[in-house]
Amino acid sequence: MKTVFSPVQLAHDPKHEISDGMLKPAVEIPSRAEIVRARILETGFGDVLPPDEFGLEPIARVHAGDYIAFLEGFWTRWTNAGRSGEAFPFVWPVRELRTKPVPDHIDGLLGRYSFDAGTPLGEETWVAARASADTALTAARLVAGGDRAAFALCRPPGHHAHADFYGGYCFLNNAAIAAQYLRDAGADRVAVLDVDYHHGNGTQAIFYDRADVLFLSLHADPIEEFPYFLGHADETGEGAGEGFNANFPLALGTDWPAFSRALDAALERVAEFSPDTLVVSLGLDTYERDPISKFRLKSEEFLALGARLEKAGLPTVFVMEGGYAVDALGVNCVNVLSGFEGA
Ligand code: SP5
Ligand code: ZN
Repeated sequence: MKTVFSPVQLAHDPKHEISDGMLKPAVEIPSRAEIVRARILETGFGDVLPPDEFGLEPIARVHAGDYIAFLEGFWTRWTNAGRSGEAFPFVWPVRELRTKPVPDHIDGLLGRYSFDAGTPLGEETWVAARASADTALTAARLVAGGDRAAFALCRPPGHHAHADFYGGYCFLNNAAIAAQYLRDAGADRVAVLDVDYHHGNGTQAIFYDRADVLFLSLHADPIEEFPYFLGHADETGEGAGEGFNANFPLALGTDWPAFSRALDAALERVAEFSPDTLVVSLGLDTYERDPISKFRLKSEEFLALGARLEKAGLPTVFVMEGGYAVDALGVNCVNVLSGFEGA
């Protein structure tokens, strides 16, 4: 299978994040992508191609115009306000507070277009996020053109980003943009299966009222893990989308036997839906030594994950999401992909 990767994605190079009541070293860093790329090359897994440029149109099929304009204009507004370095929001329009009118001040805008304070936004974020979306789109185009599978080596990741707000290290929802692109390229039904440790709140919300895109997520129970406010089992879709959303919240400490039982249940739902294409939001933060997560998957078990995904028998677009044990990330990620290819 081909890998798509752009070095422009490395330009988003955050230094800090707000976590545990402190300014801590950022964990969603450029070396994550570099180590995966190095592992692909050193194992001879397959060709690594640069993405094509798709422009803003396929991004605007998923994200709101005012949100795209905010991301694009952020650095100018930030520096015009006399600020430098990376930005963090600190005030949000929750509950009785209003989202309209949109504030003029950059601190108000940051709150309006985000949902957490843990996601550094910097000078190069927009250019990197766009390259990340192009990476996912190029992999989707390969699969739409007949490749059995393709791997989008995306960063920054995407699955926490909603139509009009960022968070969870995510700015543009790469998997959602890829799924929408596949629909627009002729697929009648697309399933998005999210195996990142965290719930894919953004992807769920984007497709929540739609029957043409089935969203399924296996993740740490939000009652005790980020993103806390979405990802429960009773979220099954709304309106036309009722029955086309499925969450599998799992206990902290979940190991491969329990994870793979939930995976089987999710893939049963995928089979019933009978999609034309599968998009996998591939987080590797389910790994036992991930520094911010609490599942217990071992490196070899990622081979089994890939093999199980192959058994779905579908054209498959892999989109990289989280995974913060950088030293092991190349092995774990390529294990999923080679488990798929070897199955
Ligand atoms: C794409 C993705 O995986 N995003 C994850 C965002 C998680 N952000 C919250 C991190 C909180 C970390 N707390 C760690 C406690 C260990 N000291
Ligand atoms: Zn994650």
